[in-house]
Amino acid sequence: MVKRFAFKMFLKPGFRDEYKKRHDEIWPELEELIRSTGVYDYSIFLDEETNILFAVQKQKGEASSQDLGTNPIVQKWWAYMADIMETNPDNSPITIPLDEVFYLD
Ligand code: RM4
Repeated sequence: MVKRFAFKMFLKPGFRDEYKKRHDEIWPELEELIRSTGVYDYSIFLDEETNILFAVQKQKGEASSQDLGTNPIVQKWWAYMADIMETNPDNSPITIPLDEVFYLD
């Protein structure tokens, strides 16, 4: 059963262009890992007023993109992104799951 998962992360102010550039150039191995985890239809939107990054994705399995922190590729990507995002001590992006309150298919 496909599950929809949404969450928010936090961008450091002024880094919209850099954030988008890095994601436009996402590492193929990271993209492949995310897809093979069963995550797809994954988008991230920025609210520049609050620097909140709103992410939503579908997942075929139990894992979301945020559950991949034991994988070295994700650890490297999170370390790479840490200079422009609000992170935990282990470089993982601060991630706040959100409740779905409406869905129209
Ligand atoms: C985000 C964050 C997420 C990752 C995506 C690709 O900035 O690092 O954890 O799944 O990039």
